[in-house]
Amino acid sequence: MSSPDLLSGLLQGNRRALARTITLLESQKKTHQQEARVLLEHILPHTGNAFRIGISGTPGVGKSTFIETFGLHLIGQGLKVAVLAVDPSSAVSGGSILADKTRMERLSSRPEAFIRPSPSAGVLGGVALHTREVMLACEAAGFDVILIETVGVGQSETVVSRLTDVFVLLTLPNAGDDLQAVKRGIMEVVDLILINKADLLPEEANLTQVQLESALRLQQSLAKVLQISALQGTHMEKVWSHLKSWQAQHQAQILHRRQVQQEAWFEDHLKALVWQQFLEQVNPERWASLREQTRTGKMDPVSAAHLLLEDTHGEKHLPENH
Ligand SMILES: Nc1nc2c(ncn2[C@@H]2O[C@H](COP(=O)(O)OP(=O)(O)OP(=O)(O)O)[C@@H](O)[C@H]2O)c(=O)[nH]1
Ligand SMILES: [Mg+2]
Repeated sequence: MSSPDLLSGLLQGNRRALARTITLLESQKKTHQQEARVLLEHILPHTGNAFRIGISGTPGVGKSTFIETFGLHLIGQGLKVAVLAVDPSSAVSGGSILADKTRMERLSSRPEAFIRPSPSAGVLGGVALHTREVMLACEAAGFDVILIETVGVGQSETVVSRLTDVFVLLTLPNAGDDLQAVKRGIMEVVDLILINKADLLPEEANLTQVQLESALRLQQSLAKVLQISALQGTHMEKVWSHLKSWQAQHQAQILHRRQVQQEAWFEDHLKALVWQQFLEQVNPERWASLREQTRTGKMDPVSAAHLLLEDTHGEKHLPENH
């Protein structure tokens, strides 16, 4: 597929074109990266129209189950749903995502849904940067809602808040840790808390809701708390209508978040480019030798880092081949 064909296929929502675009965006090859950049430039004017929803929570809380049920609910409303997974911690993600695809079997078999695992940690600029590009490709392909799933550890919450309009936390009827986190004010980014598995422990779910609501009030947070059962599919419409009215009421805040995210994107990309340039210019033997010297205590790491950078810059100033 040539680039113009790829772009027009993508804009028509062709899945093969979307898959090919993502492969290109994630490619480590220099020639692909050039092509990807041009493509991204053409994609950008067609992005920004989706509702970007971040979903986080501890392992086993029911994120995948929720995404499947909620995703199917959205499809039932005539929407197209893309699911992206972010796992900033790891190379380990591969396996769990495969398992997830089988778990989200009903959703992944629908033509209105697209499920994309986390890219490998080795991609240029890391997982967050790539997830953003994949998200934009999905928007250009006409997806209306982007669900970005992460495991709830501090770092991934930050990653998700760098990408999404709204942040949803899934918790359990007896999850004291999340309550403590809200009480200590470290849940600043959360906009909606869903107490999942309310079918199992209805009384605890009620109590947790009261506790969470009062903790949020004390933190002057406007976040809302709802009870759901992802497994039984209860209250999916309530969740969606809450999110839609949240979106309508927070237009200015969403715009502001997106502006901050654009700036962070620029910075992240710049850092990635500088690092890539460094890797291309560095003398690997010199690097290995300095690493060995720091390991054995012959040189202190700070001086070694400065030395390597100076050497590398030195090489950059050598006459170029033009
Ligand atoms: N009873 C009940 N079980 C649920 C509910 N939601 C999820 N489960 C079960 O909880 C288990 C874990 O659900 P997952 O959706 O895989 O959880 P997850 O948060 O995606 O887990 P990780 O991907 O490992 O982080 C599964 O056995 C689900 O069937 C619910 O609302 N009620
Ligand atoms: Mg999961």
